Amino acid sequence: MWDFPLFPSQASTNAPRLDALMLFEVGVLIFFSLLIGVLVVGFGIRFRRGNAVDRSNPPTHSQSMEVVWIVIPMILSILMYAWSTQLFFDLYEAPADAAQVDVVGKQWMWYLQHPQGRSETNELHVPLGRPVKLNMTSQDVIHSFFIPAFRIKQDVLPGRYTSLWFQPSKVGVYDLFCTEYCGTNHSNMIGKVYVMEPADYEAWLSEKGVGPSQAEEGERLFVQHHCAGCHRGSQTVHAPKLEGVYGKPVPIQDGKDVRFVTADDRYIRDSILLPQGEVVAGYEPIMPSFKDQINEPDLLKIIAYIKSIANRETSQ
Ligand code: HEC
Ligand SMILES: [Cu+2]
Repeated sequence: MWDFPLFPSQASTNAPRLDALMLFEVGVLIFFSLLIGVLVVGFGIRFRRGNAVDRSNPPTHSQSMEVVWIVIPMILSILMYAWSTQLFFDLYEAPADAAQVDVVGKQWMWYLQHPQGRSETNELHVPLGRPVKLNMTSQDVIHSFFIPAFRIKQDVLPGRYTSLWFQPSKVGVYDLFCTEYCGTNHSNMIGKVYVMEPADYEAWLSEKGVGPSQAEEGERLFVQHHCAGCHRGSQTVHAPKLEGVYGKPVPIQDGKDVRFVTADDRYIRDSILLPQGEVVAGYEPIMPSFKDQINEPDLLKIIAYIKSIANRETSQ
């Protein structure tokens, strides 16, 4: 059979919505290009030199035509603006119940970490019908994460977390690309996304035995890097307890003032790598920087641990 796919398959809930907008915009484009093109050629032929047509009384302007060419394009562009803005928000605001998968790009591979503990490279396994949020960063240069079948793409930057989300709608295997030129082997920075039935996904997660979860791994690192020595109530060092910190506003000393910053992934990460940047009010800036000592996947594990104790009571 003749098989010439113009579009990758639509495998996420937002893919058909994005395609509909794209087709509408292309339709508008083709319609007006044809309309103008046909009129230009048509008038060119009709009013060409030597053709016997009535050239007396050329109209200087037509109010009704002006109204038409102002009002119709205005309605169309407002429609496209509203439609695409709505879609943009839906594409970039993950639902609150989305499962988070952490992603680290590095020359030239993708490392993906599931909260349940299993990690993978250049392969992403996800369950059908459940929203998944990707929390992404890079260990070296700028990469870009692209799954054409889901119609999502986002740059992955060193020193920052960016995110993407999708809800797979069709079981199958789909392509995953790095779509930002990132060095010699950029073209090899590719992988596969496996959308599985939820039961198969559960089985896949525990295939290699139920290991420690990402947060449990994070706790191990928290002890290993001596964070616990200061942060779990030390006799000699005055450091804040980290239970209940994640997601809350934290008072930061800013000269003589105090400002509040939400303790999100970015804040925790910067607290570990650039501790002098934001010092919690009431504490001395004695925390050492862990820059170049903890790699990106481990940072994400420590953040997952701090997140996992977000609802735990502090004893101070
Ligand atoms: C020498 C003691 C010490 C060590 C070791 C240490 N910290 Fe800290 N940490 C502090 C102090 C003191 C503060 C508060 C002052 C500031 O913000 O720098 C702090 C602040 C923080 C904050 C912000 C807390 C808040 O309430 O907003 C986080 C998060 C944090 N540390 C994580 C870590 C992690 C993770 C490690 C290990 C990789 C670590 N710390 C190692 C002393 C330490
Ligand atoms: Cu890349």
